[in-house]
Amino acid sequence: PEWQYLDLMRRIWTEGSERRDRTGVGTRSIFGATLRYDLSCGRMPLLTTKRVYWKTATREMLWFLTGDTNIRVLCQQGVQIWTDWPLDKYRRETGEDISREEFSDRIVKSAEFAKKWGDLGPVYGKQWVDWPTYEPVGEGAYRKGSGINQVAQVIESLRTNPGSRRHIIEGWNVAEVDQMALPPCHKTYQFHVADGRLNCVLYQRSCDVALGLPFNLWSAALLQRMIAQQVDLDPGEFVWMGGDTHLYLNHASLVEEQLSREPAGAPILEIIGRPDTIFDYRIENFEVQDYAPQGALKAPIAV
Ligand code: THF
Repeated sequence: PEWQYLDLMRRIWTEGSERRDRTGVGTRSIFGATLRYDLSCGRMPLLTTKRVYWKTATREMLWFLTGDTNIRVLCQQGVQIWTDWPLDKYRRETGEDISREEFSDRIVKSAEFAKKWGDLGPVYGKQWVDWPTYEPVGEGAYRKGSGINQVAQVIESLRTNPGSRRHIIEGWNVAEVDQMALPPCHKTYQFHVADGRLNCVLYQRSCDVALGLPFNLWSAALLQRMIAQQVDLDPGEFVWMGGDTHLYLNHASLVEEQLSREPAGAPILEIIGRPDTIFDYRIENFEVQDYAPQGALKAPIAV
């Protein structure tokens, strides 16, 4: 299965169209791609051709499920994958030449600083568990209604109406994308029950294949595994679909090194225990076995 990822990487690198992008770094890109993984027997789309920090990605997923959109809780756990966006804004607005370490320290030390500078706007967590609603109060006026917890609703609909074709978690809130530090990349999750198994399709509008996709594959399959456990189904197939699927031009050495490596092994995710709800999982509930990856590959993230 990992060959699918490597083939995609090779195809983009050799055949992709060169495009200028929002970040100014430049990419090679193809539009429209699909990857399929069978998650039975605990198998996960966890790359072995480089070390993937699956615990970091797992902490991010648990953070999404709390509805939090401030990076403080991530920084407290040493997770820096979202720090660059608030940092970039801070530098632009204050002109202060602060390092990422110093910025992250300040976020951790001061709740007030974190409140002012650490929020990403209404990103994934907010839309997933507290999608805003508005109630008409007459005369064309509206007041804020109670938020919709899409994750809880999907769990409920999977239990009570498994044949539904509407098991969807949507991150793309058209009315709020312009308030987000970054509009959602992995924007739509659809779940599907067939033959006693839970399948998932993820549609991702934009994908950084070298740095982001290894995390995105792990995280989506993790969510699928957690939901399957909660609704008492076996995990089935995970299907990833990408829109603008790209490699940044400054990722050349990572790409060349990774394409020279061969996949080895089939890592397994074991979920320890069975938390009461989808919102009660902790990092201690996850254990990966048979993971002996090749060395980590560093590359700069485009902000
Ligand atoms: N923006 C860009 N340009 N690429 C992305 O992958 C991306 N994301 C999220 C939002 N915007 C994005 C952020 N997720 C890393 C991994 C995932 C990220 C951001 C950064 C990263 O740097 N990974 C390194 C180091 C990991 C670590 O030190 O813990 C790696 O080697 O994997 C994708 O949704």
